[in-house]
Amino acid sequence: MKATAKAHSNIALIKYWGKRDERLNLPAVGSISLTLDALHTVTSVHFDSALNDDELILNDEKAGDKETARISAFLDLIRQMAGMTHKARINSQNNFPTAAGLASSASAFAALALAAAKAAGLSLSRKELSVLARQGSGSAARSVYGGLVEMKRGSAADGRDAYAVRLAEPDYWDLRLLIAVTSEAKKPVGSTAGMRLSERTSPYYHAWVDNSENDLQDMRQAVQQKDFEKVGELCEFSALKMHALALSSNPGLIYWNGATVEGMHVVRSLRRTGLPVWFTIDAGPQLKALCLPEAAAKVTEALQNVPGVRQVIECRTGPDALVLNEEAPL
Ligand code: 2P0
Repeated sequence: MKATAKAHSNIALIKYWGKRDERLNLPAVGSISLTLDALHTVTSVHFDSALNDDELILNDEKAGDKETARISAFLDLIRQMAGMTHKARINSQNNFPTAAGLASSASAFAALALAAAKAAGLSLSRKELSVLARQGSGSAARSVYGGLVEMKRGSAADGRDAYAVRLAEPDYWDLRLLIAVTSEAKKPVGSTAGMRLSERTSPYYHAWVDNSENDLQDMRQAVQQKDFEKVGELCEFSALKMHALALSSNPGLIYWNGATVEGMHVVRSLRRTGLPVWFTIDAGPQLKALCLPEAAAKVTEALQNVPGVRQVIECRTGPDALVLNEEAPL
C-alpha cells in the first residue's frame, strides 16, 4: 500500500488554455509539450487503514486545507477504481518553486497519479495514467511521458479520449529550455480560474479554440522534420496568442512583470543577431527561452543580464514518469 514516483515538469510549446468540461477537466484545445529534466516532483503515497483523513506534506510542511482537499478529491478517483476506502499519507517534494508558473501541478499530479495507482495495487497503462493525471491537472496528463508529447483534446463526453501521446522519445532531439526566473511569488490568479475567466469574457476565445488544430498540425510536422526555426516560431506564436486571450479577459489577466517583457525583447534582439532562440511564457512571470545546445551559453548570459532576472535554470529534454520504490519509507 506504499509507493514512490517521480515525474518531471513540462513546458507547453503549443498552449492549453480553456476547458470543454470543467468537472472532468477536459481541455478545449490540444497541446504539445517538452518534458523538462531539471524540474521534478517526487511523491510518496501510503494508504493506511489507521488514518481518519488524508494527510499531505508538501515540501516538508503540512499543506493547507484547500490543497489537501484537492488531493483528497483526486485520491477518491483512485480509491474508487481500486474499490477501497483507506485514507493516505502523501509526501510530495518539488525541486523548484511551487505555483509560480513553473508548472508545479504538471509534475505534481503526474507523480501523484503514478504513486497512488501503484500503492493502490492498480496496474494502469500510460494512457490510463494520463487520463487519470488529467483529472488532477490538465498539464499533468503530458508529464506521464518524457520527450515531446501531445495532449489530445478528445471529443468523448466522458473524457476517455482526452489523454497524452508521445510525439518523440526523450533522445530524439537535444533541445534546451532556459527559464529566467523573475519572481518566486505565488501567482495571484491560478490557471483554472484564469481559463474560466477567459472562456466567459474574452471576445477572442472562440477564435483561439478554432485555430488550435492548425497550430497542432504545424507543430507535429515541424517536430517530425526537426525544423527548429518552425518549432520556435510556432512556440512564440502560441504563447503570445494565449496571453492575448488572458489580456483580453475581463478583468484582463496580466501574468507578466517588467523583466518578463524585457526578456521577450532580449530574445528577439538575440534572434536579430542570427541566434536561433524563441520564447514562451506560461500563466506566470517567468520567461522561457527555447534554443539548441550550441546557443544555450549565450542565451543564458543575455537573460542573466536582464534587470529583475533572479536566476536562469537550464533544462534539457526530460524522461518518462517512473515508480522509484514501491516500499519507500515515508
Ligand atoms: C499549458 N498552462 O499548456 C498551459 C499554458 C499554463 C499556461 O496547463 O486547470 O495547472 O489544472 O488543468 O494544467 C497550466 O494549467 O491547469 C497550464 P488545470 P494547469 O501548460
